[in-house]
Amino acid sequence: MWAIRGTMKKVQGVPLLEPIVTHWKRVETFRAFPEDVLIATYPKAGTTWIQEIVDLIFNHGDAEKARRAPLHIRMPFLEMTAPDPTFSGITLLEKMQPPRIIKTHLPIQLIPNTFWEAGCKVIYVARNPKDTVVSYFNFERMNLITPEPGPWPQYLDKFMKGQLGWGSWSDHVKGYWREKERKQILYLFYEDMKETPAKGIRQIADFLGQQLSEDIVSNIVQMTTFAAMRENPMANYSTVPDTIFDRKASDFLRKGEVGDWQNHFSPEENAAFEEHYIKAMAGCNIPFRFSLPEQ
Ligand code: PPS
Repeated sequence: MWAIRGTMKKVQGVPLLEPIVTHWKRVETFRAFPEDVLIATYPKAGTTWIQEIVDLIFNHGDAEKARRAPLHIRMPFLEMTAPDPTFSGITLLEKMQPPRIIKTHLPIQLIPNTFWEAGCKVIYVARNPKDTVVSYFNFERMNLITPEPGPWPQYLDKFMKGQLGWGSWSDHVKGYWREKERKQILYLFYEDMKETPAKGIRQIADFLGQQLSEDIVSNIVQMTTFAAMRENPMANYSTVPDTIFDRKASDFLRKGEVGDWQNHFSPEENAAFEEHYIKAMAGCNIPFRFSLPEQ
């Protein structure tokens, strides 16, 4: 079972929750099938949102089919490997037939080779780092299996140093960005999905080779708004017990906005972050947006 307020260990220098590292062999020896689809993200980039969209696309907008089970059962979390099958992504995946939709937060260098050998499609979602770290901080306040987040200023510092679970944000987003032409990677941005969700849904459907009518696209837009997903027990993680998710600390679907970082960063923190960002992203021009135009 998971220890409450767990600790981190490393795989190839990347900090991961200790049970993941203990069971790492299972990740390394996992077998993918060509029809499998991987949804890869740095934590808090909008994984859950894209998972729900992808499931609805494969089910042609059929809400009932998408409500067949909670998200973490429908689309298991590859590396979240533990002896207890309820929490083991690989145990769940081994019982499923392809095409399986698989969630991962692993940086590209830790993705098991089987996915590349099988030629699997990968949907990568990136979110601007300031909103990402605010979301991650609030998540780790409520998620009792991750280490104590501690106070915000120190947390922000750890994020910049790549010391949080799944490692450096900048290495993560750059790793997939550099490989996207060579491999079958659809690279999406959370901010674009917020601004024009229908466009994003069409892009994902095209990438997956799924034909959808405009009616189905607009139904999927409606079913995957922040408000709709927050109310959907099969998408809002409300089935995870309070002993793991302390909802008094934060909600899993917390705010779902672009630019919420402005309510959390002090001017000094913002200046230090800007300086760090320029260095960390040098030589790799990924068009992140930290706010959206007023709508
Ligand atoms: S996890 O635990 O890493 O898989 O979390 P992840 O799903 O990647 O990220 C959670 C944040 O995504 C927001 N979210 C959404 N935003 C807009 N629309 C929809 N439908 C949506 N669903 C999830 C969620 O609220 C978290 O962001 P914050 O900023 O904390 O609210």
